[in-house]
Amino acid sequence: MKQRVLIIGACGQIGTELTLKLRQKYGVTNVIASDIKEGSASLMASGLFVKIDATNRMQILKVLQEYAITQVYMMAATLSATAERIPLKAWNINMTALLTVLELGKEGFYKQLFWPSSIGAFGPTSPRLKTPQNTIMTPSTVYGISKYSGEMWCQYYVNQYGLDVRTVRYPGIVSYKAEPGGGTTDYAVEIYFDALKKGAYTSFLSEETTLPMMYIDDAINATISLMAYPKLKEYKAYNISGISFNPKEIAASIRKKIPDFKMRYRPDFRQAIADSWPQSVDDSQAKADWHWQPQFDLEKITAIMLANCK
Ligand code: AKB
Repeated sequence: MKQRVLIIGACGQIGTELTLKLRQKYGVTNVIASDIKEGSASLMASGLFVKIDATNRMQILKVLQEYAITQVYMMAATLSATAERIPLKAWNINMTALLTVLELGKEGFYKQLFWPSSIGAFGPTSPRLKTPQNTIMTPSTVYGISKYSGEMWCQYYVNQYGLDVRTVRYPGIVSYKAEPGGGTTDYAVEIYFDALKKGAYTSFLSEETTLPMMYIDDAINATISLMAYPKLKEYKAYNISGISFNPKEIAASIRKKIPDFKMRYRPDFRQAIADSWPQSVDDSQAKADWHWQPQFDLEKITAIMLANCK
């Protein structure tokens, strides 16, 4: 099927690389990037960009109509650490952005929506190891509450209105083309930049804080293949697993290439967020339903990051 794609939040860490990949797949003129402000030079040079506030229905509707959009990726969100500083504003942005595109989908202005959830949808009473697809969900952060509620809303629009909505629960994402902003897993990107620039890094998470993580190419591949998968029986916010590591392990992996690399630990408020999240997730349903398979381990990630972080 010929797709005309709108990415809202195209200038963020995942949005940037998703846009570039979708432009390769569907052609530059069929993929419209949008965000509240402009992104990296390579993204801006890669095709059409429209300024959109993700909570503004009229701005989104105008682009949907003007470009006869079929597929929407709603990537705009306030991430976990920032959301704890501005709880009500973050809740408002995350939920208004989602409900606005869900309503527009229900009204028939496009056909298929991707909306990302996160490991943040789990909470301190969820099992922490190999966290199952369906389990106790008790998020203790504003971000997590918005992600879990968002999953419920997506399911409601699928069941009540027949909208085609697809979701994965992203783990922490490691990438170098666009900075992450305001997340608890951001340390796993900062560490590579600081290793090359300063030969040292001070981690805001303690050395044993293990979290599910993933290289960006795996995350983009999961997103695009889930959206392209022909038929799914029901809506699920799919667990997807890449690898799990902690700050001590990532530092050891960097030391194999930069032997003098120094690591210090100064945990801050983000430690409590990380402690409420899984250490690993069970993604057997994603593997069974749409053949998800990750490709990148920690050694591969470190080699790519150290070769590319400038
Ligand atoms: C965050 O740390 O807030 C995000 C996430 C895991 O959803 N990267």
